[in-house]
Amino acid sequence: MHSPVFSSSNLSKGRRSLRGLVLILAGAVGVGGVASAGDMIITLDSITPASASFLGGVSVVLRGDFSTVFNTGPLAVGTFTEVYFSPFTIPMPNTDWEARIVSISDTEITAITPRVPGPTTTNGTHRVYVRKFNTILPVNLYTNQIDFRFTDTGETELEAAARTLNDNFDFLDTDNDGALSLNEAADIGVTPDQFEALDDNDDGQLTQEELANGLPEPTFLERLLELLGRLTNIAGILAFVLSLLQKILNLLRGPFVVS
Ligand SMILES: [Ca+2]
Ligand SMILES: [Ca+2]
Repeated sequence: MHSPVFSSSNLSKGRRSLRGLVLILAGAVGVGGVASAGDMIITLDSITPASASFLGGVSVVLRGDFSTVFNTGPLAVGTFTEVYFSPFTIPMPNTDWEARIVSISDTEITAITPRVPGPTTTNGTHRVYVRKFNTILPVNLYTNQIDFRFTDTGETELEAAARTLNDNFDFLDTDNDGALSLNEAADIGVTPDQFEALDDNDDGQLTQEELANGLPEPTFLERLLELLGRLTNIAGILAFVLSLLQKILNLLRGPFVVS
């Protein structure tokens, strides 16, 4: 099993369109580095978790002060905030994997990790960064970059697709109709072939039942843990009922006030 990987980084330059933008990277998690572009500053304090499956779909929270750059001056017009993963120190066009942003505020960006190519091309660490893209002024800004590792879950592609869709069902069901269309599923990189394979009744919609059918069979250990969980629940309910009975008995036994 891969362990979360964070490592300190050194000085790194942006790409061609970022002439003059130098990223000064923090040496430790939680310290938060500073990237400066002229008088603008982006900070990125933390990212959790540090790993995700190859198929993506893991929720990642970026914390920092994003307000300074993201809501100030002419850049506020016609701009888009994007979260990318990259296998390269210097992000390059067409090799980055865009994550889906779920929510965004001045201090927090939540994004779902994107689908990335298979293990042979994704071993090792990758960088996550935020890009402020502007349609009027062609300016891209990056946060300081922190290492991020994709992990092999050992599932088949189809099982991983079902799990990822299932885990993010509410996020992905953007029209809230209780099913996922191909467009909604494609948001995290599920292919039309995979969609079709999961769509048992061929109606072009994936329900949670259909996704459950596509999930991998639970292992013996998982079954055991689930059983233990249920037993714990039963024990908890029994304890609650007993405590309730005790309270009722106490009430019955309690002092009666006679006026
Ligand atoms: Ca839907
Ligand atoms: Ca269906």
